[in-house]
Amino acid sequence: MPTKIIRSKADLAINGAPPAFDQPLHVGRPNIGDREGFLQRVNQILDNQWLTNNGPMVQEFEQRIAAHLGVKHCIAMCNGTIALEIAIRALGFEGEVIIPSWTFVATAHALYWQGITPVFADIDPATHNLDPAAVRRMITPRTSGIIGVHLWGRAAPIDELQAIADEYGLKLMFDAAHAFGSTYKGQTIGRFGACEVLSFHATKSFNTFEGGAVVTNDDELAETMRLMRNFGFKGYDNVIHPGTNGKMIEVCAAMGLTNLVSVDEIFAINRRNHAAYKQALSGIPGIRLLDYAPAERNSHHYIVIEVDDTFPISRDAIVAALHAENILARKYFWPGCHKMQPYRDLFPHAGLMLQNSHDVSQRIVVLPTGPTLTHDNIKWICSVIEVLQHANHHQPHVDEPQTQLAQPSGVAGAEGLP
Ligand code: T4K
Repeated sequence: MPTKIIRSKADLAINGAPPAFDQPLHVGRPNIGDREGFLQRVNQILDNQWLTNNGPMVQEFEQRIAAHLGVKHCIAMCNGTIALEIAIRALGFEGEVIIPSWTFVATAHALYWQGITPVFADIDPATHNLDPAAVRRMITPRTSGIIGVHLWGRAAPIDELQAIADEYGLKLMFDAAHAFGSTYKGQTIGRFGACEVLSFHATKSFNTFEGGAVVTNDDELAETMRLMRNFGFKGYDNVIHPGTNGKMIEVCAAMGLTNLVSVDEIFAINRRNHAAYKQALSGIPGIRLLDYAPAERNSHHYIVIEVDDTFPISRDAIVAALHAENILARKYFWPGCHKMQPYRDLFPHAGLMLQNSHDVSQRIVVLPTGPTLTHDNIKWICSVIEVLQHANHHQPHVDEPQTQLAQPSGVAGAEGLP
């Protein structure tokens, strides 16, 4: 519960008042299903004395996920990044691969780590997903493929990207780390492109502590990735393929099997939270809540707002004010992969083609959600933003955060203030 009432700027922690929450409100708080059910499964694992290496829990988990998504194969992995790396290698990507810069850096690193050059294409500012016209502009003779990202759980423009891939003879796969349970034109994500990669990281809508998977309808690709996930072993002592260790462990599969039971309930709570944010933010000029198409399924796991130039203080000042209240809002995925290393040094001029990605990266704030967040908390978070809206450039009280206030690490204190 908030510890104070906010009526004016003087009540804000950034102006010296105590913080609203004595415990931090996190973006990415893990969703945890039936604790007893999970612990029972853990006991079963200990009784089985089978902890990893394609154990019974992992096999059941793979079957359940494949059935849930309506795909033939689910190859469970230790995390989404290794799943991306294995999928990229199994597909035979080489040379250059086109991806958005506006994504978590793992999409780019999974390529670069394997000696492949990520080439960043711009996004559609309305959806934050790849703009097909921008993808076309980045194709060169060295391009071997495209990785679309379903950012915030909203499907990338799959048909358009597939058409480009077909026209140029490129391979297409998707980073579906945000899109577990989402749909595209009514069909569940998981079946598109050559394969799709899921993340079940703790901070994702559906988690296995750490974890990931590649899902595909391609039998041959699935078989190759199964080999690659386990050092290339086919039975005892028989290595028939180069490989790595990408295996999911039993306890992660147990968490996944447990959480799968609650996933619809959690998504419904997130949907209601999103609606509560929408209502509470609707009257605040300069703030736009990213909406999701009502006809498509989405976990509503990401509450993304954009702050436009008409808002009297900067995005960074809003984030600093929220952090001071113990609301740990994030600037995902600022500043964009092309401004992170090694890409910033490798492609110092990449930004010339990435105006929309840049603009979005300057505007974005991601707010907390999930089953532990009450609607009162949501109203309260929005009331901080509303009070900030009444700030103006002539009122240094808000515009110049008190220097004696400790800034939580990673918060851009006053750097963005006018
Ligand atoms: N592709 C995309 C598009 C992705 O978004 C990701 C991962 C991947 C690929 C790669 O998948 P994985 O290899 O991760 O499976 C987090 C996650 O670590 C990362 O999985 C995720 N995307 C990314 C969007 O977010 P950070 O650096 O923000 O994590 P961190 O430690 O700051 O945690 C986020 C917030 O969650 C914090 O406020 C604290 C809270 N938290 C976190 C953990 C781990 C908790 O309350 N409890 C916890 O257990 O990257």
